[in-house]
Amino acid sequence: MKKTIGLFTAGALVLALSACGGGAPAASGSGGGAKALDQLVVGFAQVGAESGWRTANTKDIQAAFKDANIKLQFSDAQQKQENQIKAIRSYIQQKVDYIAFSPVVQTGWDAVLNEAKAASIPVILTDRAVDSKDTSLYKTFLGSDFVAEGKKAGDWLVADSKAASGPVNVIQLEGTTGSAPAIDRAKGFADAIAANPKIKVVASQTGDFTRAGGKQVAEALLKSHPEATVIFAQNDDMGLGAIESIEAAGKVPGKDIKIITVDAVHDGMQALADGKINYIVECSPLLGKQLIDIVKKLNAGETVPARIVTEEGTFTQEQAKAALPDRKY
Ligand code: GYE
Repeated sequence: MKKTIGLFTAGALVLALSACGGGAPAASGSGGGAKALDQLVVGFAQVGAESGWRTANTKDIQAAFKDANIKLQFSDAQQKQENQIKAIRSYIQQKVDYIAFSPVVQTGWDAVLNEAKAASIPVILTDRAVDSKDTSLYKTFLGSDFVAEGKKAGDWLVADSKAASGPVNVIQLEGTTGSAPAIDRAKGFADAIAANPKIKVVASQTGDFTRAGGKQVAEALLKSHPEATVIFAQNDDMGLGAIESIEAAGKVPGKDIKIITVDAVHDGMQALADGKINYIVECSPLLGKQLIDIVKKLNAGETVPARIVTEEGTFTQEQAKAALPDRKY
């Protein structure tokens, strides 16, 4: 009798552990039944490869899935919503266990997300949000607070401009039009600089989060707005492109034109340490492990918070010099 109980207990333990450690598929539990991790398939629809941030994000996600021994189907939408929708539809057809994606723009997802819901495939938003009113269309949104990032950028400029005698004219290089980070960073920045009436955004245009876009837009806007002394680039890559345009115009980035960016990827941090960028607001691309945690929890039938915010800081030039040797991306 004792032996039977012992075996039963051990069996129950195996079932409980299988949710987080591989092994045989477990019996059905709440939330549709836990599967062994090596039996799970997750479809991930990535935005593209537009920036250093995105490359680091893709690498981190792929590595985390490999470490966790969970199968990942990965697609790159080349910054096009229609490609992302196609990828999500193909994951639904393949009957993957979970769909994760980073929506290139905020709007236009309800139809395809309803299709995933009808197929009972839970959706996890990573990095960027959708503006859907129906929050039952996804389990959680894991990523940064972009409004807070824009605000940190604006707060630095307000502090830096305290001693300015005349106006402080800013050129804003926006990210992808309609994307959550472009909308929210612009809002946070505008809210913060409202504290100082001397600071004004004199021109604002999209550079699509790319280095080439930032370079081209900065070149044109610096010509049409010679009164500008500050560039707020909504990511490092556009700031790095702007540096090229400033130097080509015979001016000194970081001095004649101050530059504030968001991300803190390696090349951005190097330019900050070199004095060509003045301030960087961090946005962490390292979302892989947290995504795996969410998948494991959902697989075990647990609930996850509707919003999981990534913690991040800011860097001055001195802080960049100190942090660079240990940066992972
Ligand atoms: O800041 C930018 C990338 O969505 C947070 O997308 C991400 C942004 C990031 O292209 O570099």
